[in-house]
Amino acid sequence: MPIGKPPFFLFTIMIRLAIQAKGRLSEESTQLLQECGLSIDQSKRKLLAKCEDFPLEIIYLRDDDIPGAVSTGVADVGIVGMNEVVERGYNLDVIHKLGFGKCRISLALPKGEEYAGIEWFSSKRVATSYPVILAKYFKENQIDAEIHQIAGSVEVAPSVGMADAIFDIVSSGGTLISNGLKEVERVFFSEAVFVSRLDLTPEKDLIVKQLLSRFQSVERSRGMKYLLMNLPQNMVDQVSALLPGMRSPTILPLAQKGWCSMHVVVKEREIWPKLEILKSLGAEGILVLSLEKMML
Ligand code: PRT
Ligand code: ZN
Repeated sequence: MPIGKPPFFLFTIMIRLAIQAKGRLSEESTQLLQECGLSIDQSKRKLLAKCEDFPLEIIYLRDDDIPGAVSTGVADVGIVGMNEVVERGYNLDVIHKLGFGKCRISLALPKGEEYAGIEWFSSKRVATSYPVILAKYFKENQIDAEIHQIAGSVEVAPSVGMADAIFDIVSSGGTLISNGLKEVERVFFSEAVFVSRLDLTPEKDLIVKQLLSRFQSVERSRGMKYLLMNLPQNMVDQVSALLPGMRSPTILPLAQKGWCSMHVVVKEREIWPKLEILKSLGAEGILVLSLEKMML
């Protein structure tokens, strides 16, 4: 058989990854898989899709159902908000934080209310879709409040008289403001996480580790640039101290004597502040290139 990508049907063992079908995490989850070089046929999107060149199958679910699906073995791994993992209470292995879908779950009340501290909530009615996280918080703070679980549109509960306050996800804060509410306690901070079931076989565990390593190499390259410049040979030590790179910069001789080319991986935000110093040290022809992946 010629060497190349094995077609997916030749993989005898596969893992199944649950991602959100539609919603705030679905686009970034799909994009992460694409950046990892995993080609998934999106054209005829069904509940299940196979990856062509990696032993991976994708199952598209509602975010609420992902922790349960992973813990019961319907899927082996999943990408889901940490808020859902904690709220659902299943025993899962949280392998890695993915850095997107960041939000917080906060207590908020009508903006006209005077608020002096958490005691305000004693005997109050609080509407939420996250009763487990809220009950734990109130218990820790010895607050005896009434928790009303509602499935959606939590932010309108105070204005229709269903509750005195809410406990809901906040990102920019715009939804609270447009509903006449103010955020008073930030209780839980969340982001998308990569989770797995606890009883993975060693063969599946190996595939999960390979997938995790791809996620990490994509993450490492985010915000990083590949910098190239020509430099007088006698400035190499000073510039290396300024831009140490991963291990150390690569130095290649130029045809012109006394000059070299320096290549180094740097954080993008570090480039502008160091540009003037580089020029003063004699750097010329500075090129900034984008970096796709860092495999280590
Ligand atoms: O259909 P499905 O059940 O899969 O999706 P869903 O509608 O239940 O969830 P979805 O897609 O809204 O959110 C999925 C996950 O994204 C959540 O579980 C969080 O982990 C994460 N996330 C990040 C958010 C937000 N940011 C967010 N801003 N989830 C919800 N919101 C909502 C929030 O409920 C509120 O209505 O956005 C509003 C607040 O946003 P701001 O920017 O106005 O503060
Ligand atoms: Zn949901």
